[in-house]
Amino acid sequence: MTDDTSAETGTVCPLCGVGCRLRTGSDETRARGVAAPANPNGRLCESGAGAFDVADERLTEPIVRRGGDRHVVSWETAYDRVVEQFEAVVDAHGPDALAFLGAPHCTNEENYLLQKLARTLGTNNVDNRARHCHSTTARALSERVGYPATTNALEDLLEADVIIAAGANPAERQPVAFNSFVRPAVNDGATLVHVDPVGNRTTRLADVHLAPRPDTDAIVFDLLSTSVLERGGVDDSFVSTRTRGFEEFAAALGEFDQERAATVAGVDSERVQRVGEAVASADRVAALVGTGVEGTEGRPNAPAALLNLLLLTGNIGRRGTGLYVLRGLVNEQGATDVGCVPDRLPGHQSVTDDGARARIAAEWGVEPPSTPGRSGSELLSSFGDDIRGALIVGENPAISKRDREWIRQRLDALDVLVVLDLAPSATTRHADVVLPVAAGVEKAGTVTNLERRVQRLRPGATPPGSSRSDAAILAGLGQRFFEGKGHFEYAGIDEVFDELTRVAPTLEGLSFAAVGDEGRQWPTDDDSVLYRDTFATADGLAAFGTTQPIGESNRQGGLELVTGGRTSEFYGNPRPDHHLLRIHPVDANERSIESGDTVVVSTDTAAVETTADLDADTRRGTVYLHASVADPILRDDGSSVTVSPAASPMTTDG
Ligand SMILES: Nc1nc2c(c(=O)[nH]1)N[C@H]1C(S)=C(S)[C@@H](COP(=O)(O)OP(=O)(O)OC[C@H]3O[C@@H](n4cnc5c(=O)[nH]c(N)nc54)[C@H](O)[C@@H]3O)O[C@H]1N2
Ligand SMILES: Nc1nc2c(c(=O)[nH]1)N[C@H]1C(S)=C(S)[C@@H](COP(=O)(O)OP(=O)(O)OC[C@H]3O[C@@H](n4cnc5c(=O)[nH]c(N)nc54)[C@H](O)[C@@H]3O)O[C@H]1N2
Ligand code: SF4
Ligand SMILES: [Mo]
Repeated sequence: MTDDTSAETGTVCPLCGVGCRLRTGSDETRARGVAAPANPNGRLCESGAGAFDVADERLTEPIVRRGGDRHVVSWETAYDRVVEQFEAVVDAHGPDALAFLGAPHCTNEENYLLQKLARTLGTNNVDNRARHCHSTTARALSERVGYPATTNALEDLLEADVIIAAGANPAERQPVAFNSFVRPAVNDGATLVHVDPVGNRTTRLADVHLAPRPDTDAIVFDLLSTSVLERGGVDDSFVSTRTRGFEEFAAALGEFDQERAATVAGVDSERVQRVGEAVASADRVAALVGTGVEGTEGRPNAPAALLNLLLLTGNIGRRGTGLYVLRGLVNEQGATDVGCVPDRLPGHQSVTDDGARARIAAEWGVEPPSTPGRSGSELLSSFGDDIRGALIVGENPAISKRDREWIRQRLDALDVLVVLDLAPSATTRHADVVLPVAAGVEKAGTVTNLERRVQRLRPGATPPGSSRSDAAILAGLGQRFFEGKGHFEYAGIDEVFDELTRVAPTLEGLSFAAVGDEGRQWPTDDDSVLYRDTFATADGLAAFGTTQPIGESNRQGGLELVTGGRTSEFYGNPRPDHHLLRIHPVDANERSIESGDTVVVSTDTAAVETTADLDADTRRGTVYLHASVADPILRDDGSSVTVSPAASPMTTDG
């Protein structure tokens, strides 16, 4: 496929969902920022500046395993092997014995081609890793307002009067967006509320830090809704014309046991009231959510409760308001938008929608199957059982999910595993076919940032050896699977994107050429605000949910472990100070721990050693560890742990 290059307009930083624009600097490995909507000052963060420094070790040639040995082969041989083995799986077990896992690191076109390949082969077993990080928030948004996407443009934050950041650390994790939009808004008088059991760099700019017990954010947001209701802060006209379910919600709030809620969440009532007052009296309130408020199924749902608060106060559908999903990886939004999802076709259309399938069939020449496929985690669990073959593009389940040994066994239980990656990883080691790909800075296409902005990638470096873009590989495989049928014949990446815009209603009217240098937000009506007049629901109204169960204050004695800093391997290693155990001075004192002491953090079954950092912004009863340190001992977020000085054989709590 042809690529376009442009040294002037540059490409998009492939490292995070902010989507800063950058180009090669004078020194080949250092990137220089180019002013664009997400980085209006043309600045980059530290990671972005190193974007051209891709990986120490790269895959350069296709590799195929025969018996126990691995051989470098030609692309033709590698493709033939994939087609042969996948066809054998389909012949023996049917297409639903295949799994396709994409690709928040990959472009819209690549994810589109991946799901097209799955669906033309006859299965909806296609998912993308990006859906895990923010799944609770995405679900609340799709079910209640329409799309699993940020509602507004980043720039709109400049107009907000109150910004609530929950379970997130944008000052460090989306630094350019934070410094370009949140910081100036706060300097201009906006109130920043940080909701997090642990203080972090974002807290430093905050006017109010609410530090609830882990997993109790939903109760805190319900408390805020109650406070707003009591203060007469409900936006009656918005509620009556734009929403449904208010009466039930208000009735539930009336019965909400505020005192018990405050006790269980362990929040300072005075601070909650202060925030309630700010939200009730503000004209514009925006909320930013990160991975910290993502719950487990069956637990209180924080994003759902936050959405109630925004609806109650009419804070959706205008500039300066809305809910921002602080997506992590470069194309988390896009991978889902283009249909790398087991129950959604491109453009968030249901696979059960006959009309949508027919429109796609008209374009593809093949109708997608109508039965929803299985989610990524369900697919992984079925590897070696009824899932016999898998194509994994740009994710690394072997390292980045818990219980590594279990995952290794699953990967090895497959009849055939094909992995597309740019570097050797714990997953490529288990593959029958490894296909080497071009990195983000080496390829063309489009990616969609966390504010729904579709932007162009332009290659700023050459991929090593014979590696090629994921798009070229997926199209190449498609051509072989459907020889002579034309389903995967494209002259260039622009043709893939243009086809996508014809099948995805959210991208209707856009074209590769029209994306231009500034990028374009979807939908393409030139309004950066979603739901200004109507919600993308069946009746056009937004739905209130109910209050969340308060639950019990679930522990006595032990310390609750909170983690953060989850990362893609791709980012490089966290700074050493991130490995410290953050603990409140009083909790530390009770255990005779001083700052800098070596401590042991243990659960019933495992323990790690680390260094204590006394920190008054960490709530009492909670300790914080970077995920890379905590993961080996962590069973569940909010796990109860014991902390003791390393020298001491005795534990003091738990
Ligand atoms: N235990 C544990 N689990 C975690 C996390 C954690 O820290 N600890 N973090 C969580 C989070 S927030 C996330 S986002 C996920 C990340 O999980 P993954 O997305 O699975 O992991 P990554 O390391 O980001 O990237 C996977 C692979 O993509 C490759 N890659 C990069 N660019 C491209 C490309 O253009 N094409 C292709 N084909 N491959 C490419 C990289 O080389 C890497 O091997 O894991 C989640 N799970
Ligand atoms: N520099 C850099 N930037 C990155 C990445 C990177 O690797 N490096 N990775 C990117 C990726 S893949 C992602 S997903 C994003 C993640 O971005 P964030 O979600 O902002 O990442 P964290 O720093 O882990 O912040 C999570 C916060 O949630 C808090 N938390 C934990 N439990 C709870 C709880 O029950 N309630 C509340 N309210 N808070 C809780 C933790 O204390 C922590 O402060 O960052 C992206 N940005
Ligand atoms: S904020 Fe994100 S997109 Fe911007 S330069 Fe940093 S890593 Fe890249
Ligand atoms: Mo992530």
